[in-house]
Amino acid sequence: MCGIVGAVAKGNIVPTLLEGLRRLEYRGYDSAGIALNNGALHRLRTTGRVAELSKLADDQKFSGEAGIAHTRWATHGAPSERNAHPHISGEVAVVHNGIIENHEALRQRLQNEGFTFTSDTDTEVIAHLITINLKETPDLFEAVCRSVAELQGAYAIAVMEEARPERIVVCRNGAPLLLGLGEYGTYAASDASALLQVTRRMVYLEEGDVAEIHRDGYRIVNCLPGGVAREVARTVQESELTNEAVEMGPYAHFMQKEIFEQPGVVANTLEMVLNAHSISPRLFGNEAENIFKDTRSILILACGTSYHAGLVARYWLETVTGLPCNVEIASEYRYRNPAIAPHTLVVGISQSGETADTLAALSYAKSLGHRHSLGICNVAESALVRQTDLRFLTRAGPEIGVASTKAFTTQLAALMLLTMTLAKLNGRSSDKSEREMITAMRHLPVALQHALQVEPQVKAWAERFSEKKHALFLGRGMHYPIALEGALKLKEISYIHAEAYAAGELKHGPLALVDKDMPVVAIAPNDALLEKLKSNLQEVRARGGELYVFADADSRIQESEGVHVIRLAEHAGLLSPILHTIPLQLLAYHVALQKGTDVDKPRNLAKSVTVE
Ligand code: HGA
Repeated sequence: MCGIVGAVAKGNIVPTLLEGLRRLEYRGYDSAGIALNNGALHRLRTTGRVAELSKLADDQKFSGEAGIAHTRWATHGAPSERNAHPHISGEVAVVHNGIIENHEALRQRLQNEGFTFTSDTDTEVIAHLITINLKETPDLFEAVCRSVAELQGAYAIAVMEEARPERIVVCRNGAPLLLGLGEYGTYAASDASALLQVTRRMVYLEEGDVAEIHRDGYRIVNCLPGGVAREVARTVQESELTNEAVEMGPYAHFMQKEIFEQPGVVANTLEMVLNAHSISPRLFGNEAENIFKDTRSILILACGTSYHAGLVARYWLETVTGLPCNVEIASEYRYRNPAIAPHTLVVGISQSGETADTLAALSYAKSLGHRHSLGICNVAESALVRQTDLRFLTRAGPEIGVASTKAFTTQLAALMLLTMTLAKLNGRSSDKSEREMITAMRHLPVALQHALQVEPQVKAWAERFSEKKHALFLGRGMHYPIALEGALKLKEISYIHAEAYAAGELKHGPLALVDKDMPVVAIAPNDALLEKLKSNLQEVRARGGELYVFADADSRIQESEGVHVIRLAEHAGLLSPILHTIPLQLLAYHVALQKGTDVDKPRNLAKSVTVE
């Protein structure tokens, strides 16, 4: 998502704003801009990188004591200079992160009132609304409060008014924003990493907070829609981060934070389609439509958790698109002599985009004659993104915990978009099914939020697991890879030996291991395989195995002696694997806490596996 930086300080703040943007680059962006207020507004924008914006600022000897800056990741309107932020209306300049859902109605109204729009963004309505409100009240703070009361959606904004260069007004509602209190000025930014260059003293804004910052201080008023506006005090927190690190906020571990970020980051990843009526191949790059139309089969190359995402995608791709799909462990593929199917799209999946085996497997696939590749990755500047013809950037934000969580669920979100796009281009989906899936995706962040609510029950289970030496995970169909991922999480951070099996395989071997000391975790959504799975679970019970079942609300599995059941609130159809991942991550996390392991840095493991 976009990055916002604002500053009112003594001396030239341009280097601070630009360095702040540079530190927010990890979020991904397609254009950047800056505006200064020296009693007159001056603006620079570019579709290039922050380095290019810096060069422009240097060339133009840009200098001032108050300013706002922005990196944009387009949601409404193409990534062009005219759509880049800041947006200016009359005497007002605005930067914005998020989406204004009622922008069409507002735009219509504002046009009727005589405003001319110079961009295609939803953001521009905010600037015009503030201009209108400034006619009613001379106070920018009040004008911003009145304007945001009319906005629907999620946003963080920063606003300057030409006539009052000594202050900036910012607001947070559904997108992150914090203040930094420095020796020479006061700052605002999307995250602390942007401001560590000038201060460690941070004030995290809460939903509905509107703040006014000036060189020597700030004030915050909370104006949650429907609530009474009241001045509030927020704690000043001393950041203990190194400049490179990322904030952990109120969480005990990065992994915990990352688990709980999933509703937000999945929403970010799907942002481009959540407000759309249909899915465009351009999500994957300009050449995607031609390449996808030429695709007859898919080969996914990945390692670890990303490999599990690929395994889920195989079920989706073959069911929905009818295209054959093969998923290979990258470190195996790169050393074997695979048969080549023509017109194959090779998909590399890696959180960091630097996974050595995946990169090598992709190069190998190319050397074997595969013509087209797609990278699914969380890091915009990575080797994977540079190496592939097409790319999709997940919007998980930096993942610090070694055990991958939010990268996995955002990869799944990306792979579902791929599935739908290929289905559409292959004539395998109707407008109706496309609309239904977009609706289901729109609901996904809320469904994830509900899934997180099982945490207290999972925690109670975790106490029993912490004494065990082994655990077995079972799933069927598209939930079999989720069982694999659940077992991987548990072994990575709790060091309990965990194995996952397709439940139908139980009687072909692993049943021999089952006794009262072997907890068996089953993923039991209410799908076509539920009755088959229930028979497999009976086989476990009959051997004295203790069952821990994650079911849906309507899964028709009852608690009984030796059968413990946690129910997710709803059944999500094809998206169900994404929801069922959540309780398994929570289980691993709480078992690790019980065992006192180093959750974020488990022994022997590294984050971005850049060696073979
Ligand atoms: N909707 C605005 C801001 C986009 C954003 O926050 N992206 O992450 C735009 O499209 O300009």
